[in-house]
Amino acid sequence: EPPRRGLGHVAPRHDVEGFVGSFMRELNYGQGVSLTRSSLNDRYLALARTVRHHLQSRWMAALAQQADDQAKTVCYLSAEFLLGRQLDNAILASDLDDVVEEGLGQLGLSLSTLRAQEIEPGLGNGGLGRLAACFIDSLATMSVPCVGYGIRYEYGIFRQSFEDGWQREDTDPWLALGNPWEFPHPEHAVTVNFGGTTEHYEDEDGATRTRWLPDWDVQGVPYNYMVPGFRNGRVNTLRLWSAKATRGFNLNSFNAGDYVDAVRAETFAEKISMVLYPEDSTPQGKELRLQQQYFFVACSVHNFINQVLPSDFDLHKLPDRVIFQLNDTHPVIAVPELMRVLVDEKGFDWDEAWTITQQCFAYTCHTLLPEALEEWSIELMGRLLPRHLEIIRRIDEEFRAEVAAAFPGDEAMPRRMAIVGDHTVRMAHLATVAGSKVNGVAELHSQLLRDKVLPDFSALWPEKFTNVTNGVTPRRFLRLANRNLSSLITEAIGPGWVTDLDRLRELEPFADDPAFRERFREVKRLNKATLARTLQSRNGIEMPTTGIVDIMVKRLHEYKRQTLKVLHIVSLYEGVVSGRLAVEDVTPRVFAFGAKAAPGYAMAKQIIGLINAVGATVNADPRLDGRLTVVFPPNYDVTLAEKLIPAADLSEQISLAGKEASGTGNMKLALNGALTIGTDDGANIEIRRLVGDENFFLFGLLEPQVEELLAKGYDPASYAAADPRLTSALDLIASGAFTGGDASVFSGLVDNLLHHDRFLALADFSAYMEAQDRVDAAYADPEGWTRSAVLNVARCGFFSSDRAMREYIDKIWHAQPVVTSL
Ligand code: 26Y
Repeated sequence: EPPRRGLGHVAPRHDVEGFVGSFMRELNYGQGVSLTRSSLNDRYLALARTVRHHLQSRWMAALAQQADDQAKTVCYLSAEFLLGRQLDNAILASDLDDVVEEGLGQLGLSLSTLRAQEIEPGLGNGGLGRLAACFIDSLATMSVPCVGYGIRYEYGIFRQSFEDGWQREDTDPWLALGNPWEFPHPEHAVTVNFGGTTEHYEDEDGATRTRWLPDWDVQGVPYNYMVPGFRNGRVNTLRLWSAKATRGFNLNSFNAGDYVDAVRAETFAEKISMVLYPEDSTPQGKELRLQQQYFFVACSVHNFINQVLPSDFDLHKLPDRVIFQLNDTHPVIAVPELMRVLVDEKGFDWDEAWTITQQCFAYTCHTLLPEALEEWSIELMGRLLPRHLEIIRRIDEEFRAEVAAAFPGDEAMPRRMAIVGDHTVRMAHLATVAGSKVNGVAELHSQLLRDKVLPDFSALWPEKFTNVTNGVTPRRFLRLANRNLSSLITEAIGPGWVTDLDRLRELEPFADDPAFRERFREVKRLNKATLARTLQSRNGIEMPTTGIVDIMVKRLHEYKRQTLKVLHIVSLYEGVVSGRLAVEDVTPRVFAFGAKAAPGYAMAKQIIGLINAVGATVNADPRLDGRLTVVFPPNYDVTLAEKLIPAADLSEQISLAGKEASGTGNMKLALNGALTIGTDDGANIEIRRLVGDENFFLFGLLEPQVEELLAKGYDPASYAAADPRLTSALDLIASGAFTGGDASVFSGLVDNLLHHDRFLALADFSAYMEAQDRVDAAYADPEGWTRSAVLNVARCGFFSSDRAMREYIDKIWHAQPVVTSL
């Protein structure tokens, strides 16, 4: 390929010789070491930089073009982006697989050793953060202009380890060995204000206006990440903000003579982007978290308006050029921020600014748990963001007047719907009032959002509410994570599925082809062997590679019901030990768990302790003849997910109906040929509809039945009494059988199940056991099982995040793809 100097940059050579030269230059002159003296980390960094050149040249072209064309940009505002490792995705996107493999081979280096050196950016908790990463991947692949905006946390999600089976958290210093994937731009730092007061003044035209007199500030330094499309020449940007003390801030203290104070000020400012909050369902109302939210949102709005848009841009036309998508309520403070910018800084009338603002935002809700809806105390909001509180109050007043007019005589209505409550600001209400659209993340979730979470709002504005069922990127979660299956699929139907996942449908006839099925089983065997090797080298865990690989990977939460899974295992164990079950009749299974608990969530940590205690006992008991094995590798993350998911036979999606907004692990597992055992919840419902009842193990109460049972009064102990297997399992745990005879360790957990059981695990136990019997029966017929597994793959194309992005574009954003000239 000739150099393209006309674009102001030189494209790197896309061949082995060019790669080797570039790699050696990076090693020698970037890292400053010879090949012989280089460390593994030197080599990884040199490789990463060599690969990134190929994306950078596309990136520059994309950025140059973005400035020229008038396309609408999707600004995806998210406090979390759970990216996973970058190297393989960059190699795949730039079609360098063969070149890299061959080039490294010539140097006597191995790609697999080098890729293991990368520490993944864990800048998210779970589903919501990973969804954001999938979405920006899809938008780049579809050539839709998008900037992802978030926070460059110095420490991502904590590293989990187990001490005697109990979770321990350590910090995640993911930046310690250098990060070749980011580009800091301190020259584009943005100042963000906090605190102080507001005052009114008269402008030149005699109009009364307001200004904010803040009393402290920090700087946001942008770090840009490349988001490459799949071999389409498009590279979008993810812009993560890092907090730095402002120079003025330091100088004032320094001049006052207090050097130590000045340094303290610096750490105070820089604390803002220091650490990701590890809670994913119960907001703590912590001041630092509100600081984080305003910090990244203020930087992002400023960056888009003043640095991305042309300087002469007429902001009346803002809705033609941008949509700010709110990933849950975490960035909702962007709404009063845009109002403040338009009214206080750009001189717009209130009404005019509000009309524009409403068109520029849309809101995605990811929860159904009432305790997960964010509210901020009015006192805190007023102290930290006094001008924003004023703006929110005015939005609220006008909104309540609108409600009163729409529902005359109903006085309770405006009070229930208010944005500002007695003591708190309700962020979900603010997002719903401000957003042009509000969406849930799976059909059932969107329906419950309308009917249960925000019923008054959906009565007022029925057309505002919509659904977009989540999706996952087929590049990372099928093409990269499961190369064996990818090759088999491509051999059968060609490579087009990678960017057009509906084409997996063409696999359907292969489900009836015995030779194909045998090859499919061979893929699973290989993936299980790879997983076993990974667990051995990562944690010294011994994993059998025969039998059902039964996987439950997700955050630890009572509503997700890891306890139900444990009760199944304990019941099988108890059955064998008591003689109720003949060991020969137990289908061999490996139960694999991956789960982090929020550090302050005591019950979740108890459940982790229980899984490990049960695992230790079951794995060591010779009476089971090695038929049941529990593996719980610590620190489940995207990298481990990419190993676990391709090896799975069975996917556990067993949340209480009506609680899991969507789930996305369920999609990844089905797409990789696991059969689902699941409740009628979240996206499980859509998976089952698509793959067919006969290829899905459904069990448990339906959402309306849950409501009914709770309404008439739920007594978990009566369910325990009604099923002797459940009685025995609970008794065995309570007896101390898994804790060396100490009955006290899990007594709280068992009591909670027997007397509270908020998420109805006991009510669903019998149905779950019966469904697991169906699983065993199905697995006894390998041909039938494989047929179902192939059909799961063939029928899950719908769950591509490309499809999800198309729906957001059509229903919510009205954005257009842009053709990048290659
Ligand atoms: C406010 C704070 C404590 C908070 C922080 C993180 C609250 C929630 C979260 C994260 C929530 C989350 O990950 N939700 C999940 O989003 C997925 C993507 O839509 C869904 O598939 C999944 O069902 C939902 O639990």
